[in-house]
Amino acid sequence: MNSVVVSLGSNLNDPLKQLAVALEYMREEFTSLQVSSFYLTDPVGGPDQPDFVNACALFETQLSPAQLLTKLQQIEAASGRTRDGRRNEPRSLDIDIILYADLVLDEPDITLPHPRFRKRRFVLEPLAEIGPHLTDPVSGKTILELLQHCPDSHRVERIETELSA
Ligand code: PH2
Ligand code: MG
Ligand code: MG
Repeated sequence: MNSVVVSLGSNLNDPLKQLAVALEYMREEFTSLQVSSFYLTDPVGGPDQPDFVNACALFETQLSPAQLLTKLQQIEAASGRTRDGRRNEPRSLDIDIILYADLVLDEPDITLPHPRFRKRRFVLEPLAEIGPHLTDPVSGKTILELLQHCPDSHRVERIETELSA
């Protein structure tokens, strides 16, 4: 089994519901699923767009990174996500692999760990709730250490909701 961390985000078509539905699928597909609180976050990069709801999940899987990516893209597609090819466009659901065991990989379709997660408070804050002592295999730093040194000052605000499991 491999421990995996993913980041979930949505800023279209009822974001809280999008995350709740995605997590239901994930609970069926993966074992030992742990989920952070949901957070309301300022959009980072891209065009002027609605605020996001973000969360992180930690689970175990036998799938390879490529198989996992396909599975996560199926869940994104089920949310009605369409891609017009622009980077950082608003989306009904985005699920990014942040960490896959202690794998370091740089391939056209998949870079592990996620190349930008160390600079994103909307990933580190939720992840610090469920995996504060996980380590980044590249820098050797823990999630808590990365969060303490994260220069990103965009808003990341915990939401009180019963939808986060
Ligand atoms: N995702 C992006 C770009 N910017 N900003 C926030 N707050 N949350 C996201 O999930 C997000 C983003 C690209 O996937
Ligand atoms: Mg993303
Ligand atoms: Mg993505």
